[in-house]
Amino acid sequence: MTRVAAVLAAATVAAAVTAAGYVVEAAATDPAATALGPGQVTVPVDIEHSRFEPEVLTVRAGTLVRFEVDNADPIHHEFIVGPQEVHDAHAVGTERFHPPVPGEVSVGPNDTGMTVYAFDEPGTVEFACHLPGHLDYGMRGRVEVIP
Ligand SMILES: [Cu+2]
Repeated sequence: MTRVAAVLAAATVAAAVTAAGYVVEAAATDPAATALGPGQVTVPVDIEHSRFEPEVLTVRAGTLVRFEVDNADPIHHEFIVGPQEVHDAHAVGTERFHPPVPGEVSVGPNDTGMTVYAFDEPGTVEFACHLPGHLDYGMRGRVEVIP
């Protein structure tokens, strides 16, 4: 490669990075730009090292989300999404496994699970794993529901 070609190639890379950086910044400042829905959408949720990924999700009111939960850890986890009273009940409850109740699914080691939940009203809806110690460790996230 000639010296001129190398300089041009470097300039092209720099321009691409700048463009990508702008997209990321725009998405971070404008939730509506990346909001899902309305209607039915599927959201993959990965669990690794007792953390959810993504931890924050933005949907429009009127979105039915199918959460496909992939547990890469060698231990059990659960994905519980819903209003505060649901989390309060699970925090003191003794349910180890969850049947396919909307918004609640248990996921075994290196296994996958699925649950659906309808986000109808604007606001913040939290999700969490309520197995002992997991929430305190930080195994939680939230869905921001915008109009
Ligand atoms: Cu867990």
